[in-house]
Amino acid sequence: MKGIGGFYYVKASDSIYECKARGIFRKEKITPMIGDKVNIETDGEKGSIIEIMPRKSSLIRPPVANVDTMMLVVAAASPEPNLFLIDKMLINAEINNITPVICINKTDIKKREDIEEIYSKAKYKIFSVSAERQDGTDLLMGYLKDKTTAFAGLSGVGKSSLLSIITNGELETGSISEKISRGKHTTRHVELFELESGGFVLDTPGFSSLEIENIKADDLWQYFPEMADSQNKCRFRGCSHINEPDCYIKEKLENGEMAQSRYDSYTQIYNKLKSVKEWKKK
Ligand SMILES: Nc1nc2c(ncn2[C@@H]2O[C@H](COP(=O)(O)OP(=O)(O)O)[C@@H](O)[C@H]2O)c(=O)[nH]1
Ligand SMILES: [Mg+2]
Ligand SMILES: [Zn+2]
Repeated sequence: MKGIGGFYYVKASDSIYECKARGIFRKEKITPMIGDKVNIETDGEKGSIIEIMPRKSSLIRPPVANVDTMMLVVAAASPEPNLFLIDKMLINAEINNITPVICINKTDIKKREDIEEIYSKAKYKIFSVSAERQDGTDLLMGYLKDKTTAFAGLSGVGKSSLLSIITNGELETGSISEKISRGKHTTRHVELFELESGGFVLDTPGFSSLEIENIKADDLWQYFPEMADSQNKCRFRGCSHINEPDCYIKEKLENGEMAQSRYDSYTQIYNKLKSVKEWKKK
């Protein structure tokens, strides 16, 4: 559930145990992560982690394992959504085997049918909510049931506000002490919060830049759900969907089935991945 100063707090069916990790993990250079499913040995309140189960997913920022869903929170306004960053975060989640979902918050200020349209064409699940008015938050909470969901997004989009509603104010206490101790809205340590309805949520620190790496440029299309049906539909095999004629994706773009902003993100990341590869070869 959380780790503080070399102790790991492990939730079992009956209680939470304060555990140390077995020495063997250090030798093998494995560190238990928040979200890990583990076996422990205990003779009371304390225990030790003796086994870490294989991870379904693992994030680096913040370090957390077995997240099912990334709830990418976007503000309808202030801060203004950055479509390129949204696209990179969606791809990054998919690369990490995490299902991304979009949550447009602050819809009390502004409606964002434009963003809804872009991402519904891309086949993402979208929630439009207002934490301020508690609008749409019930639907959002229903979706979180029995999943482990990381709330991500730029600082100021309303992650903490939403989590406070979702957890009945129990996460709010944490964010107030954060503000006092650090003087800003950053999240101090990673901790899973168990929902009454089942499932876990966690807040993640907002960050404003992200690079897509460790995938091949030619595999990038696989991380764009609206491009996933393109295989063997272009004139050329291995079509990059950029300059080739008779390209199925270019057709989709022309008849409005793929948003221009999504295509622009694709070409920008594609070119970047290609250039990094070329540079590494030298
Ligand atoms: N108008 C409006 N403001 C909101 C909404 N949700 C959050 N805010 C405000 O946006 C600011 C940042 O919210 P916070 O939850 O701290 O964002 P975080 O940095 O993503 O955790 C705060 O001043 C909130 O009161 C909303 O739905 N509507
Ligand atoms: Mg916050
Ligand atoms: Zn093509």
